[in-house]
Amino acid sequence: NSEGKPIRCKAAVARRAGEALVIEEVIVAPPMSREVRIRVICTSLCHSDLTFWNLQHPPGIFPRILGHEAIGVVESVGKDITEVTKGDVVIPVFLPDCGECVDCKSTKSNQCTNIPFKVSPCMPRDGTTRFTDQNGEIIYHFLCISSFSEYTVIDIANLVKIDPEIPPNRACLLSCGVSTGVGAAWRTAGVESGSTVAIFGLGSIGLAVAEGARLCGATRIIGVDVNPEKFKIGKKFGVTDFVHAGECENKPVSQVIIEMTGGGADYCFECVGKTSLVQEAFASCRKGWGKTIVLGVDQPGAMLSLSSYDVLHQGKTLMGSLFGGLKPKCHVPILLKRYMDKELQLDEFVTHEVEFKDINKAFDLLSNGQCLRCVIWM
Ligand code: CXF
Ligand code: ZN
Repeated sequence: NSEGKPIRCKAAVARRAGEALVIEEVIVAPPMSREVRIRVICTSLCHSDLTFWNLQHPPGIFPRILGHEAIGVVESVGKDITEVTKGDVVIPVFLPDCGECVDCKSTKSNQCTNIPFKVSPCMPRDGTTRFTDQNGEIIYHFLCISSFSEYTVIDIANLVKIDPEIPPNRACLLSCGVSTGVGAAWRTAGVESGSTVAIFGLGSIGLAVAEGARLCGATRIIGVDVNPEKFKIGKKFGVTDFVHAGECENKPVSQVIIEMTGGGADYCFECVGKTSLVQEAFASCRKGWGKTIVLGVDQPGAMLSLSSYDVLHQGKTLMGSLFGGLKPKCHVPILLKRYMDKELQLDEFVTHEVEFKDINKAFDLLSNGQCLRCVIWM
């Protein structure tokens, strides 16, 4: 019985920016108050893992255990934990949901005030770490999850208890990327049936937006991508039209979309992480009621420039969204049920699966744009 004791296990440690992860033995401390130690069942690679892995130090932080899209089983719990017990199956979510503050109690927000979201390298409440290496040196956390380890310690605000019936290599997708995309259409935008949607970037997030828009009854879903191959996979998630960015006979993409839709899309989603594309998406949405939702994550410090004419006088809305506007503890189980009821598609997102020892293959695949989701089995 490991309860209350440190656990020695394998973790894939990011030691330097952009360099292959090193699988090494680490020591995972027992959970403190309001913390839970979990055994990771499987994890998948999200683009944000690559973004932070590639950040030179500073602002990059090393050594660090990356990974935040996962599913696990509770190994032991710290003081003051009643929500889960040993053996429960849980999905970690990078966005805290304390359940007690004004925001967590409101249906209008998913931005917790008690534990404000930060890309902190430490545990959210006491700012220390639970990982050390063989030499006793600290290893930093990532997004409060650090799932590229056989065991990890997570704050209860970052865990959702789920129905264990769902296959783990599907459930883990609801931990970040797919939830973010589906949620952005469903919760942030509030896509209505009959709507026209334009999605900039058909990676996993963009395809998840398409899936969410399809479930909300959108009738026209326009995919925009530099790679025309993406239309094929897009069709499986309800993409009805395709715009090949960069091949529009010198017309800006926004003009093509305005012409296709007779005035602009009702909802536009930026899913790449380029501020220039946010401008293009914003220009593509309809005056009067068009909404543009930004999901992509650009480099830290990237600035957005929009003309005041466009912003103030056309009645359009520009919205940001974290975790697709979803409240983790309430909405993740709903999405999970919709998968079990065969409404929400998750299977098509999993293009690759590898063993933990081959985690660097997953990094290669996603870096080269060769996969949607690569599931890593621990
Ligand atoms: C992202 C959201 C924006 C900040 C960095 C992390 N989340 C997950 O991939
Ligand atoms: Zn993510």
